[in-house]
Amino acid sequence: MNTSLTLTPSSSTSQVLGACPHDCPDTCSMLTTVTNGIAIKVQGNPAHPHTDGALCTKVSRYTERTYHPERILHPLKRVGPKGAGQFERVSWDTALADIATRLQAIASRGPHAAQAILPYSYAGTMGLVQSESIAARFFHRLGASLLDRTICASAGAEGLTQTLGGKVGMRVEFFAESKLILIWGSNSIASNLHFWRYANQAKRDGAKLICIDPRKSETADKCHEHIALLPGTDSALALALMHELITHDWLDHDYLAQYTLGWPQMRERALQWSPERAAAVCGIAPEHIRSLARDYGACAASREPAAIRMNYGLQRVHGGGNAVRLIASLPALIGAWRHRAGGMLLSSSGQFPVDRAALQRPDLLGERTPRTINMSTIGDDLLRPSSPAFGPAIEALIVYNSNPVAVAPDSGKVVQGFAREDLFTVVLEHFQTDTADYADYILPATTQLEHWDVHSSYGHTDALLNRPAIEPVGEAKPNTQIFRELAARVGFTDACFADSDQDLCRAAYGDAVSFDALMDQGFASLAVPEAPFDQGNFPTVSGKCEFFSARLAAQGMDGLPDHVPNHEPFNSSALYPLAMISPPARNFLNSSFVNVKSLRDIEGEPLLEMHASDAAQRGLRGGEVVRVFNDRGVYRCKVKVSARARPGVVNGLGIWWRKLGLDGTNVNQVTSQKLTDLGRAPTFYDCLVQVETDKASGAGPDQQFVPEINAS
Ligand SMILES: Nc1nc2c(c(=O)[nH]1)N[C@H]1C(S)=C(S)[C@@H](COP(=O)(O)OP(=O)(O)OC[C@H]3O[C@@H](n4cnc5c(=O)[nH]c(N)nc54)[C@H](O)[C@@H]3O)O[C@H]1N2
Ligand SMILES: Nc1nc2c(c(=O)[nH]1)N[C@H]1C(S)=C(S)[C@@H](COP(=O)(O)OP(=O)(O)OC[C@H]3O[C@@H](n4cnc5c(=O)[nH]c(N)nc54)[C@H](O)[C@@H]3O)O[C@H]1N2
Ligand SMILES: [Mo]
Repeated sequence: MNTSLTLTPSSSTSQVLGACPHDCPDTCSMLTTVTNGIAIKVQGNPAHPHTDGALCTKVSRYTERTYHPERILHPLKRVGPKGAGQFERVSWDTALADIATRLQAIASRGPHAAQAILPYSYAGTMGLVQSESIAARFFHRLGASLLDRTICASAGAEGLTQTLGGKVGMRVEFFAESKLILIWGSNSIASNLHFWRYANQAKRDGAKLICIDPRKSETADKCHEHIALLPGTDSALALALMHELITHDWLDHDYLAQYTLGWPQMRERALQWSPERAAAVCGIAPEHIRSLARDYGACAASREPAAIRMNYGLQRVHGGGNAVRLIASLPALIGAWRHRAGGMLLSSSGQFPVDRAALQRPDLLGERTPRTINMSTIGDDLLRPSSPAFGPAIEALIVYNSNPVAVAPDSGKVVQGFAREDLFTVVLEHFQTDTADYADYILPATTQLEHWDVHSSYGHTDALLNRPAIEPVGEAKPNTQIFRELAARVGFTDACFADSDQDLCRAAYGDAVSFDALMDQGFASLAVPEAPFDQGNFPTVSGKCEFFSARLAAQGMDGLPDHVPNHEPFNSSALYPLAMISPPARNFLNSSFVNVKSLRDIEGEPLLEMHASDAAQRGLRGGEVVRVFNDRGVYRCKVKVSARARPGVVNGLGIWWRKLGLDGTNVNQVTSQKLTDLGRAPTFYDCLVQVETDKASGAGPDQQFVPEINAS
């Protein structure tokens, strides 16, 4: 491809190679067209096979984000009460000097005093440089509390690691050749579009696609079958599948004998899970399980490749880690790993040789071992006083690449914490998010079009480079630069704070990935075998697929995976008789893009999908405002009577900005801070609620509202 690369604005038009920064498995290669220093268009790079020249709707609107009229263009200092969102413009000098003074005042109280300072960040950008490089060095050098970054994937990651040895799996492109694809806990069309392209290719070539998801998603519409189980019951389904494979002898005995660990015990446990027993737990018919087992087992008999595309949707419940262990075990039963188009994929990120120590420099901690705060319990932790068990109360919070007031569970508590008058909060952002409203200082950060970065992916195995296409907008600075300047202000003179962003891009992979290839074509493919586990070789201690985990057993836990019921199990006669899940909205990326009007217009407004029978029981009509509530709080939104919801389960789509909702709340007002079985992760989809007419709203049903017609 004839692409001219320029780093500085020129009077001509040029195309700059970059990478989509968002938290999505696809990690697309992007081409930005720049005319006279202005980015006029972003598009998918046709030379990158996975991107195939196409971006999703939201990222193709990336210039609307970059040049958004509400973009924060200079540092802001709070002038009103906490949370009121009133700020005045200040200079970088004023802001950085004051922030440095405040942080030093805390850190200088004693050897461990800096632990009262907490960084809070997640995946606003997935870039290895603009996420945890200079920022991590700064907080390590300071001795701040460490953050356990659990909010998305750590239950699944732990489940995978216990079973397969790491975040590894099939190469995504080979799904195109599979004969059976189970799309499990994933709305691929909404959140993994470039995988869907491969699945669709397989479908055209005669593969059968089965979707396992409580919601009849856009992806379920396009699959041959849909199994709408209750949230948090996937482990029961997987155990019964094993039961059927065993009782019909649809097994690859040779693969089990050579390449797995703990099969006799696993077999015994699975035999306790008849389809009838599991079906009662899952809220589905036993025949669904038998039919699924027949399809999966048929691939064992015919030696045709069966593949599972799991996504993180199914691990946001109490038993999320065990569910992932069980599902990741399935391919070994039928020897699916023998084929390059068989096996499973949840995340490929473990395949990337990222040198995190070089980027983050944990050695800067020296002898200090600060405490770790779990980001998923920030609601409780901000409200905790100093104590011997907890350590010092959190006094200062530096937020970057995240919007916790909108995305963290149990947001009533989160808001209470952020509203503390004695908490000093700094937020690095593009926009005045719900979190930024509570800041003492908002610092303007650059977007992906304005900075360097280097990326890994959790949905394919290509590393990507992002070059800046334009100069920073307004007074925005890259996160790295903000932390470099803050380091200088607090007097850190270590040489590592002088590393440039380009140095950091090189350091991320060292010699393990060709930097020349990244510079030339924007991506570099890792050398990953086509069928990595056809002869075992799992990155576990035993080198085998471990049904039984000696490490978990040594921690006093069950060495074998099992069904772990939800913290809040569904029960139609309970006080809160509906299970609420809150999966991603197609046109938002978590809470990002909610403020881009063209995308918000497509999503419309915050909605709760409900099955007609549940609506009828409550006398609810489509379009009316309802109260969604439990002991944690009340969330008001409109109800949509929809065949996408199964009886007993309501779907609150997307993480809306609270301030764009009906009364300044979103779905997380009712989610809980309880954690998963493995990985200390949140349980967003393990949440019981009741729903009733909102008498106070006075507004009757919206007659204009057209309930959705089921597509197939
Ligand atoms: N457009 C868009 N894309 C995104 C995101 C976004 O917000 N918008 N988010 C990104 C992020 S942060 C991530 S982590 C990734 C992956 O993010 P995921 O959250 O895994 O996203 P989905 O693939 O949409 O999968 C969620 C699916 O799981 C289903 N589900 C919920 N509970 C259960 C359950 O108990 N069992 C089963 N089997 N299914 C369940 C939901 O109904 C939904 O269809 O996607 C990324 N991609
Ligand atoms: N109810 C419910 N809650 C959920 C989920 C759910 O499914 N249901 N999903 C959970 C999951 S999977 C995840 S991953 C989390 C996501 O939680 P977050 O990682 O907090 O994701 P976002 O909401 O997208 O917020 C990212 C913020 O980073 C900012 N940002 C982007 N790039 C940069 C940059 O270069 N510099 C700086 N300083 N800022 C930047 C964006 O403007 C945005 O406001 O939410 C979780 N919360
Ligand atoms: Mo996520």
